[in-house]
Amino acid sequence: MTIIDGKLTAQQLRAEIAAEVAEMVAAGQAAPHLVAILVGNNGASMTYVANKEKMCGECGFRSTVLRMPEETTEEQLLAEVERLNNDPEVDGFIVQLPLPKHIDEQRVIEAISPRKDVDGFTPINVGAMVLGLECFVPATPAGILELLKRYNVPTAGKKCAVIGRSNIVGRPMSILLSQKGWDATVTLCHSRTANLAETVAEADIVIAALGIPGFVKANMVKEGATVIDVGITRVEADNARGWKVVGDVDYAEVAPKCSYITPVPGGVGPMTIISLMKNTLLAAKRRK
Ligand code: L34
Repeated sequence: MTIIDGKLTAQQLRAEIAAEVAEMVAAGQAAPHLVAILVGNNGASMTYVANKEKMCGECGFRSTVLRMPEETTEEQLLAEVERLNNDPEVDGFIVQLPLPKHIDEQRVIEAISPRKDVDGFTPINVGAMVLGLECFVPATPAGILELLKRYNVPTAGKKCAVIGRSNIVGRPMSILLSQKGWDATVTLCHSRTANLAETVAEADIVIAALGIPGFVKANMVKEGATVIDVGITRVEADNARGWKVVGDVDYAEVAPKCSYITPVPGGVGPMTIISLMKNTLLAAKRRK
């Protein structure tokens, strides 16, 4: 059993990105600039955005976090998006999700210029991704593919079960893995899937992205499977901060059966962040 170390892999990628940025800057170009809009006080979102801001610094990027209050109206947020769309100093920006309930997430996403949509969430980017065209690939699926590649996990002809059909992880993951170059046979499982346990049990690669702690048990996983855990639920814990992060996979039980498995934390999370950096670097390279 090999533990796929997302933290270490992200550090390696960071060094590659930082070296490229140093070259850009030495050539007289401005460092990539990422802006994150954070609306409200969701604790997890604040942590993720702080991690992104820190990683920007470590890559040599410029970064700005726009903190907006919980009561921000949809119109105010849309105005901020429009301002960033037109700001030549900004290469890419993200609107951290989830947004407060009174704001229509889809409407906000659709207002983002596809050229600056480094999350890859706009319909233009999603369409380009589905067609296999040049696009910004959403950070979490991109990070998972990078892990599979760097650990030489074979995907061609393999059966893959993706659990969860979210727009930001499960759905794009299923599409990407089925494309030429990855060549997996993918089943996208969700809350209405019949015989989910049987489907997962046949899979060579299991990607758990449903948001239910410990959902994937040892008896659901084939001996020798590769298991990628995208879950990041905060649960109460007996430690100084009072909580810990747990994945969708019952790690203690499942790990011994796997050829490869990602831990939580330190697996997919750091790769999500570094993939966002890669997209931002790409956006900066494309600027006129
Ligand atoms: N717009 N919203 C937008 N883009 C995204 O790409 C995200 N996502 C998801 C939530 N909303 C978003 C993230 O950034 C999830 N996500 C994310 C980013 C980083 C980490 C986890 C999720 C992360 O750093 N995980 C650490 C543990 C962090 C902790 O202590 O909570 C890990 O090692 O898994």
